[in-house]
Amino acid sequence: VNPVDIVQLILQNKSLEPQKKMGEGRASTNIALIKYWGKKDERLRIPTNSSLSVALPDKSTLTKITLSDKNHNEVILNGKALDVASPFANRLSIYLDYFRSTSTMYFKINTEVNFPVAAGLASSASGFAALVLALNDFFAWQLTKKELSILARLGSGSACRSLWSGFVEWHAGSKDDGMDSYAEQLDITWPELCAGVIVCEAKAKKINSTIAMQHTMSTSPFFNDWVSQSNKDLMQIKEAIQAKDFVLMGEIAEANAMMMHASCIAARPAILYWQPETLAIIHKIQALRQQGVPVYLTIDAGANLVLFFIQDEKQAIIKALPKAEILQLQI
Ligand code: 2P0
Repeated sequence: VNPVDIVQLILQNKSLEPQKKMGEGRASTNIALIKYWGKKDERLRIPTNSSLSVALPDKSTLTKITLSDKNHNEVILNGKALDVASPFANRLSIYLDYFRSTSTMYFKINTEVNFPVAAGLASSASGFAALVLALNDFFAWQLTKKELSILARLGSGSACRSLWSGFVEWHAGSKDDGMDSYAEQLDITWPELCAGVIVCEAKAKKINSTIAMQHTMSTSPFFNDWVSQSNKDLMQIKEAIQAKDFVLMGEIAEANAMMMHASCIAARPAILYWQPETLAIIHKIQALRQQGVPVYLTIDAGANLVLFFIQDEKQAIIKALPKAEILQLQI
């Protein structure tokens, strides 16, 4: 089974003729509390473990799609045309090939991202989710969210979680074709839950997630333990979220992120995403907790941190960590 087979399975007899001049889609990025790190199937992007994220509504991608009059796909990122050979344009182009009905049909993708791309804030998640929504609009497929989630997953794993607001769980699934590997929203409201982002490094990371997770899987002696612990963490964090037990949720999320990074550090050679400022902020957050401020952190495949706290602690967080950009979660 390859990605094209899955696309055909999902689209069935749906049209690959554009139904309007321009298709449009917007999706926010997400930050995982239980991380996706490792694949059972590389090409289909089926993960080794289920994961759970929170949408960051302030950080989103808006993508518009039209037909191109060139003989290649065109990608415009934040107003700038990308070289077709650039890694980002190339990755999009490989994905767009799944949806071209004739060999002479090419797309023009105009995408606006309102946060640092490739800096460990999961720009590929909102990027591929927005693209799938734009394709669904352009071709008027009217696919279900589950189907869109599977299509988004084929572009970038974490993108399958970016079609919803709030808490979202991505079921790893057990089928070889990945048709049961998709995300779903958790039915919960939690308006007091707040987040903050601390950007320690806004430039592209040295090693991308796809390669880094592959390397961790194949060389880190901690990898199997990472997978089994993540399965336990997922069960427990869902209970904590349902009970709105903020401290337990924070403890599990922070421990899960630390274990993902520990598995990377133990890879050979090591993958170390943290910068000195990352470490300084980890210590600051530990000190804040000792002073009685409940605040927890997570870190994706990069140097930046995302903090979680409850509304009542907002002033204390702003005072201690003035660099933090406070985000509205709208859960
Ligand atoms: C996550 N990350 O759960 C984890 C935590 C980064 C750290 O999903 O290879 O860019 O495209 O499926 O989705 C980043 O991985 O990887 C990621 P691919 P993706 O958010």
